[in-house]
Amino acid sequence: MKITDARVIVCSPGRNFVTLKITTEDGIYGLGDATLNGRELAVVSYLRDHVVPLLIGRDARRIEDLWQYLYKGAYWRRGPVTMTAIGAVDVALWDILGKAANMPVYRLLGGASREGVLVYGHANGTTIDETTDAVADYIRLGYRAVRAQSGVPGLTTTYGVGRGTMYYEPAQKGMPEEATWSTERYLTAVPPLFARLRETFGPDLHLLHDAHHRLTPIEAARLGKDLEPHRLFWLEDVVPAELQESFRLIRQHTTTPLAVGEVFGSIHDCELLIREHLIDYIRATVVHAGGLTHLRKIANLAEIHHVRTGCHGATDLSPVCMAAALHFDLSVHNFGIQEYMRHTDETDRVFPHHYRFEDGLMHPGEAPGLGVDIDEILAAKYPYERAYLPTNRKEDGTVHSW
Ligand code: CS2
Ligand code: MG
Repeated sequence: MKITDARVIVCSPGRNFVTLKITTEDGIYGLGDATLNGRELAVVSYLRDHVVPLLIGRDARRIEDLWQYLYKGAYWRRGPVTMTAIGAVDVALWDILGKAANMPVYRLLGGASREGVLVYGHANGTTIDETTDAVADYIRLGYRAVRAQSGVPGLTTTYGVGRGTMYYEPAQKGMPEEATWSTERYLTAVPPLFARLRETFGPDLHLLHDAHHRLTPIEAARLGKDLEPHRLFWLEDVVPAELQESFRLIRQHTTTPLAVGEVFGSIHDCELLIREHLIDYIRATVVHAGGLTHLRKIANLAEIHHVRTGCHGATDLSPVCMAAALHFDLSVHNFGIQEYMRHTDETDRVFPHHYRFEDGLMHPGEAPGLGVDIDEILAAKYPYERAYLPTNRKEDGTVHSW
């Protein structure tokens, strides 16, 4: 089954997406998400100028071999651009294999391990009252798990708040927005939010929160301890995770479950975290961690160490990624939860798909392959426009993680 064509499709139905489309001599094609929010064109060039010429003529069924060839053959290993490009090729090949076998990809991965995939949505508000109302809206939609992000008194903006309720897209066209941050104000604001949410919604609703890489280990330990009475499902990205060892300090002080990894590109970014049980959920995702082939290896390591999956699923991960993630989630044994930030209607029209949400769970559907497509004619009506994620500075002007 030789690859005869591979094209990179860039479009912007509501936000920028990069999609790789690989076609074989049999006319079967597969799709892979190659979107890297705020740095999309770097992956476009990596694929178009360096990877696509290597794909033509190769056997589309040799998925593992091609993964290793692209990973080891680049010499310069790892990094978000490389791993996103390899991930797009990998997912497109799994899509092709499923279509050739006339099977949904989850069956190729070992079949279903559960009836449906538990997902969480994103409730946000500028005040605790608004956020509480937003959580109630998500419960009414059927969600069993809700991430809550609320404004911080004294700060004009903060991560995860604003730009609508059902849809949160942080990237904006034009130059990067510059936000102002105060860890002290944030650490004061979060515990009362979850005290209110737990008091309002009772013990059964899964509540999650994303600290978005902004704390030091001891600050993260304090927040985790302060949140223990409210029994979160997880506290996410408490510290920038380049230094995996920093989680040892956090772990000593709190039993609040920890999730990390949406920015990870390979098993090497999380091997110590998993091996030393420093986290409870690994957030690595199909699009940025080398595709299904590599994500399975991360999940297998995690399974041995009691760590569950919690794949990233924000709006900047396209419906192609969401479809692939749901096939993975349905099959992987140590599944935890899947993030499901809904896309806009215009995005969904460009990427028709079979996955469905019902009663707090999702299912990838039974269509052969991933069960997602791209309407290239419609996509062409939404041209790319450079957009940036916000940047962040402390109140004294020091640059800080956004
Ligand atoms: C966030 C994302 O979904 C999450 O947990 O961390 O919204 C993240 O900010 C974006 O994916 C960045 O592009
Ligand atoms: Mg996050």
